[in-house]
Amino acid sequence: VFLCQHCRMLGGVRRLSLLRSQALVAGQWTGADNGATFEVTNPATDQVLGSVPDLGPAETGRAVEAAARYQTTWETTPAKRRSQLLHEYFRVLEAHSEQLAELITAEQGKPLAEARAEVAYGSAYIEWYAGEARRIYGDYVEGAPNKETLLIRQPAGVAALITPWNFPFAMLARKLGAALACGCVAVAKPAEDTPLTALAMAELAQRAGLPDGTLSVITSSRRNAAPVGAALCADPRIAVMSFTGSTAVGKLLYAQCAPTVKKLALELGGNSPFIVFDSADLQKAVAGCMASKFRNAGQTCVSTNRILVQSGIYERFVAALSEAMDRQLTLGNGATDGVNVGPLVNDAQMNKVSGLVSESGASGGGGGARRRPAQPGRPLLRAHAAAGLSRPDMVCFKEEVFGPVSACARCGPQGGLRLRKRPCRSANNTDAGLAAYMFTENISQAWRVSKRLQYGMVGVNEGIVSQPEAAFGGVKQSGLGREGSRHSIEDYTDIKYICFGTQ
Ligand code: TXE
Repeated sequence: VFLCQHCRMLGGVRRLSLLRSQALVAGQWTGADNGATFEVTNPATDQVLGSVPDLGPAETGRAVEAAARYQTTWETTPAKRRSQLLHEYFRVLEAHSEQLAELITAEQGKPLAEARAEVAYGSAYIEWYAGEARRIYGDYVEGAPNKETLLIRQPAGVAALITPWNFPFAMLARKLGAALACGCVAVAKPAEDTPLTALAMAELAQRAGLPDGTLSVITSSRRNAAPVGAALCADPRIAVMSFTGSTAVGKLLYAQCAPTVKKLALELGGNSPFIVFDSADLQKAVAGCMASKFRNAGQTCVSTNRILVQSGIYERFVAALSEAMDRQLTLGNGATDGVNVGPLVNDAQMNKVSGLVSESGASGGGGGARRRPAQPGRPLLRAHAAAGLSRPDMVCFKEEVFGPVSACARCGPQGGLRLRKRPCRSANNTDAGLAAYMFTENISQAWRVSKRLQYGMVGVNEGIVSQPEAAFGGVKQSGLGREGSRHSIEDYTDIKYICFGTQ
C-alpha cells in the first residue's frame, strides 16, 4: 500500500468571479425561507469562499412546482431550438472556462490543470447533447396488416439531478446536457462541498439564453441532503431521478423512488481492477496506472482501486510505480503551479482513506500508514511502500478507497490470486462493476479478458476511458443507465407506441 501525502496548505485565495450566494429557483435567485445558509470552504486552505442558502423540502417543492409548470413549454420547443440553445450554452461555458476552473479548484481542491480539463470535458458533453437533441429517433416497423406501427421517443418529464463533489462541473454537465436535449427541465442538487460551481453554471445558462424554468439549483447542507432527496423522490412530478454518488445513497434513492415508479439513472461507486499481465509494456502500464490512480487525488469513481500484477512482472512493476510516484507527484494546494495532487475534499474523506490504509496494514496488507512531520501547518500522511506482498483480502481491496492510495497484489505462483488461469474471477470478485483496466501486448488475451470482465467499461492499454461519444456507466451495484453517447437518451425519454389503423 502506498499513500501519498495529503496536505492542507495555508495560502492566498484568488478573487473568484462567477461567485453566487443564492440558489436559483425557476429563474429567481433566492434564499432559504428561514434565511439559513452554510459556508463553502477551500479544502486546501480551510478559507471560507462564501455562503449559500440551506434549502429544505419546502423550497424544493416550490422548485419542482415551477419546473413542472415549465415542462410543457420546453418539451414543445422544437428540437432545433433546444439544440441551438445548448450550442450557445457550450460557447458561453467555453468563454468562461478559466473562471470556472478557478472556482472548481477553490471549492474542490483539484489542481488547476485538472480543473481546466474538467471544464473542457464537461462542456464537451453539452456540445455533444446539443447535437443529440436533433437525433432523437424513433422506429417505424411494419406490423400486422392495416396497422401501422410507430415507436416515438418523448421527453419523460422533469428530471432531478443529484451530483457529487468530485467533478462538480462535469457531473452536472453530463446530466444537464442529456436532460435538456431530451426536452426535460432539470432541478439540480449539487453536493454540499461544491455548490458554487453549479450556481456558476446556472448563471451562465441564464446568460446563454436558456429559458428560466429549464434549470433550478437547490443548494443544501449535509443536514438537508436527505430531506431534499426524499422530497424529490416522493414527488410524482419528478419523472427522472439521476444520481451520481455513493452506492449507499444510490440504494436509498432507488427505494425512495419505488412508490412513484420513476425512471432512475444511478452512477455509483466502483472498485476498479487494474490488471498487469506479464506481457504488458511496463512503461505503458505504469503511465496508465498513474493517470487512472492519481487524477483528482484518486477521488474518481473509475479510479484504479486494485492493482493485480502477474508475478513475472510484479517486482519490476512495483519498483517502477513507486519510482513514478516519488518522481512525478507533487502534492499541495491545487492553485499552486506544479502541484498535481490536491487535498482530499473534506475531513470525512481524509478519515475514510487513512482508516482504510491503517486497516489494510493491520490486516497484513503490508505498508500501513504512519504520520510524519512535514512543513509546519501541514498535517501530512504517508504510507511506506508495501514490503513484498500485499494481500488481496486487505480491506482497501474490498472498499472503494477514493484517495491517492495504490494497493498492489501479486498474482501467480507466490501470490494469492491465480491471474494466469482465472484473471476474470479475481478481477470480478466484487459487487461493483464500473470500470476495469488491463495492460497486455497479447491481443487475443486482451479480447478474451475484455469480454469476460463484468464491468460497464474496460480500458485496454488505456487508463482514462471517458468521452461524450461513449456510454459511461456500470453493471452490478455500480448503477443503472448510461451517460454520454446516444444510449443516455433512453434515461430521459419514454417510448410511445402509436398504432395507426389504416383499414
Ligand atoms: O457521498 P454521498 P459522500 C463514494 C466514494 C466516497 C463515498 C462517500 O467512495 O468516499 O461515496 O462520499 C447527496 N438523499 N462516492 O459521502 O453522500 C450529497 O449531498 C439524497 C463515489 O460524499 O453519496 C451529494 O450531493 N441525496 C461517487 C451526493 O449525494 C443525498 C462520488 C453524493 O454524496 C443523500 C461521490 C440522501 N439521503 C462519492 N445523502 C461517484 N460515483 O463518483 C447524500 N446525498
